[in-house]
Amino acid sequence: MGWERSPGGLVSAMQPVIEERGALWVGWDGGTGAARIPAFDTLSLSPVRLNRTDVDHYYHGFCNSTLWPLYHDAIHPPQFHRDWWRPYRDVNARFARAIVRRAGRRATVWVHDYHLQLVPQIVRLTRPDLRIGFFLHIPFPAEELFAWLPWRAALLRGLLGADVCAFQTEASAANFSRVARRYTAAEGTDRELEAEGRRVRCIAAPISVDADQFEALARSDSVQRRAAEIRRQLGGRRVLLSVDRLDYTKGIPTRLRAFEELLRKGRVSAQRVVHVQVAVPSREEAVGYDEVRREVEQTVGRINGSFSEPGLTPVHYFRRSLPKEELAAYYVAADVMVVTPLRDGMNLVAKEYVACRVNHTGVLVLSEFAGAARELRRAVQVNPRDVDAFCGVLLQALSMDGREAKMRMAVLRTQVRRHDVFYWARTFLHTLEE
Ligand code: GDG
Repeated sequence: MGWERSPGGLVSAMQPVIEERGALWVGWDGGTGAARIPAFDTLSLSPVRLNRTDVDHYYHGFCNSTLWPLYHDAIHPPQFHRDWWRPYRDVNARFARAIVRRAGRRATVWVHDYHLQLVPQIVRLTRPDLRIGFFLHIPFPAEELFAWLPWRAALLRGLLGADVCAFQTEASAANFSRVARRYTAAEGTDRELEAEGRRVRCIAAPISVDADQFEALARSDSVQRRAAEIRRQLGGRRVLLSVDRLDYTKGIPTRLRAFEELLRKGRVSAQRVVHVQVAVPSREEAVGYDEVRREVEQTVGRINGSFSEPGLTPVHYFRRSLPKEELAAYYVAADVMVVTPLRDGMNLVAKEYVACRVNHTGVLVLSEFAGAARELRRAVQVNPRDVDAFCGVLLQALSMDGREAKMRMAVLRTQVRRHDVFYWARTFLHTLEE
């Protein structure tokens, strides 16, 4: 059996950082059950195994059908099942044991994401010598939502085992700090708590991309050639592009409906504009994913059924993952990148597009509800639930004057290049090692 990279933002972000610094990665083996784990240059892998019940109750259940929707403002109703909580605790304890066994004296441990929120506390109990940092890749919700969680106090005590709890935005850091004060004995401010006699820092550390790598890809002859070919294949039309995991947080149906409205009103036509939607299959066993897939496919079918003309399909829908070079070629080919999640911790796709626009052309349309909106101020920002506003910004992006577009892109590029993924990792580790 071969090995492949797991899709999604966490791996995209961590791979270059680990290549730079070296690390032992303790993680789920993805159900491969392989006896031998391949060796990579700078990366040693230490697998944690999950059995079928763990995968159902811990991973598809508590992680992706309770925490994921709850932390994304309950866009899809979160499920609360007592049967899922114990497996969450057990799997977290198993990860903690794997860390404790392998970590050297006074090593730095960096725990990632909502799947492992109890790990900091468990590790701390047996190994007070370790420095423990935690990073949440998704939003930390407001108190009104977090309060729904029957296991809220236990989760917070788990996180408070870390020396540094880091989030994508200041708002998430403040939400966490507030609920920690409300539901545990912790005291302090939005940025610093005292819990069980220890100091816990709460910081915002917005994650980013390896900008140099995307830029080099975008400049390469093969990607430039492929981008030109894609534009020809799409009939020389203006290209709107979206790239997401097929997830209900990403707002794919909402976005398609805005495009549909423009077609219906005759504001754009299949002859002049094409929308390419790359939707990478993910989490197909968690609650809500079947539904969003059906909705996306019905909407694409309806739009293409109504507005296609011979040889000109208005929406190109790819439900598969593209090789990285091909993805970069689409970023280079796209006139307008439409990144409009209903809620998103950060959104790396927006930053990857900016990194690939080496000639400073192209327009980024960005949802106000992506963490990236805090930094990418010169994107054309929109509330994706406001369909009139959405139609307006699509037209604005399609007709933007070249000089204005270049000016905006130059500012966006400076932001992304200065605050790349290495900057993120340095900031986090610096705070942790202080
Ligand atoms: C979570 C948070 C946060 C996508 N399609 C293809 C492909 N991708 C890669 C992109 C990008 C990654 O997947 C997606 O990252 P995002 O950040 O957009 O979204 P999530 O997966 O939801 O990530 C998010 C992130 O963690 C990091 O903290 O930003 O808010 O939800 O890197 O390039 N890669 C390839 N082919 C594809 O078709 N090769």
